[in-house]
Amino acid sequence: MVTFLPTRPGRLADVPSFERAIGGAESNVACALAAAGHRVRWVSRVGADGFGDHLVEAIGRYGVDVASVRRDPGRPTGVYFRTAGDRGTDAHEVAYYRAGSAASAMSVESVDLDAVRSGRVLHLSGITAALSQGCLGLLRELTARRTGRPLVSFDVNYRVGLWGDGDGPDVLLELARGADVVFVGEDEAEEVWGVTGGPEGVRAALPEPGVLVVKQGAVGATAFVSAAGGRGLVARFPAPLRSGSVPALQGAADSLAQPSAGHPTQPSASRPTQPAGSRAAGEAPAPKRGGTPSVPGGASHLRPTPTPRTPQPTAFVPSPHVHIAAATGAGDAFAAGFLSATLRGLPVREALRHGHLWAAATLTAPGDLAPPPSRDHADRLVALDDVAWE
Ligand code: KDG
Repeated sequence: MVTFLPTRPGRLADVPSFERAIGGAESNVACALAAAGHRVRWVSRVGADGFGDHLVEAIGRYGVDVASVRRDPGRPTGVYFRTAGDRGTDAHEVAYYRAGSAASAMSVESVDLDAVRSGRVLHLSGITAALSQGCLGLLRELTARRTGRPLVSFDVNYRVGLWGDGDGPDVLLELARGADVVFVGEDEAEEVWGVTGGPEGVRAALPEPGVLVVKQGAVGATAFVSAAGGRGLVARFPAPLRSGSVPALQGAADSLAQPSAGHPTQPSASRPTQPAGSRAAGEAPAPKRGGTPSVPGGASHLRPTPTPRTPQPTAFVPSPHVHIAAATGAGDAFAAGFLSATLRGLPVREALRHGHLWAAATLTAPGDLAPPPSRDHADRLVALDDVAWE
């Protein structure tokens, strides 16, 4: 989508001019990952109009493969306008002009499914499901559990303006249950599903995804990784992808300390270190409960454990404090940072830290999208450990 950013704070009715930029949840994720050096393809539809040209060119400049983006001569490119609160606050208005857009015509029949499924990770957003029955059918097809599919990442991205009083909550729950990695805000889960009880409450409502990341705004982010989820990640992202991890942090990041209910684990640099490579790709030990010895690293040691009465987080990482210029797009940046670290085989705690860093880059910029810190820079910031994270 083309995004129009206000040139000054205020009501939509009062802002005299807007600046053109690019937005759209999936393309934001794609651009951030490409900027960080990952090979990324964006599959979408835009109009055969100037805005469509702009999106294809601008997203392509980030290094995203746009060869599978179809141009639709009969439908316009979707656009949206948003306003800004006085100090980048979330109190903004959003005006969508996307009904009947080219993207809303996506469906199982109209996109190249082989292109969609060709990567190791397929990232989807709940926004797309709200655009049309065809888009919803496409997301249902892509989240259907079947062998050989890529790892499916799903950001719930509840947009009440798109769903109205419709069946958004049921649909988003169904789609999230079909995904392998799910991103959802704690407040979002309450808004869309009425889920309370913090991250554990969200996990209890959504036990299926192997990896569940609950974003808690300025507080932090909590990840739950099930044994099955860990195995799935290991199978897809084998150990060699661990390159680039920070040895000094490895022990702290790999030794996922066991929190007691309601007390998220804090990172600690004093934990015993493990040699880099001893645990593969995003894998995390099963949470220790009631004196159960922790499971040593290595995929073959992961054993399924009975579902705990109160789900225990695998890792919690507090948010760094930043001055927010605009919050829109920060969730996409978080997802991209988490996925980037996961693709590199970094442990889940580091993945959360990368998510926070990438989100910080977007939070401090006015647009929906900001290039993430370079890989080296991000690794150095992540290695600052507790100082930067509390
Ligand atoms: O997550 C950011 C997106 O919400 C924004 O870029 C626009 O995709 C968008 C939407 O539909 O709200």
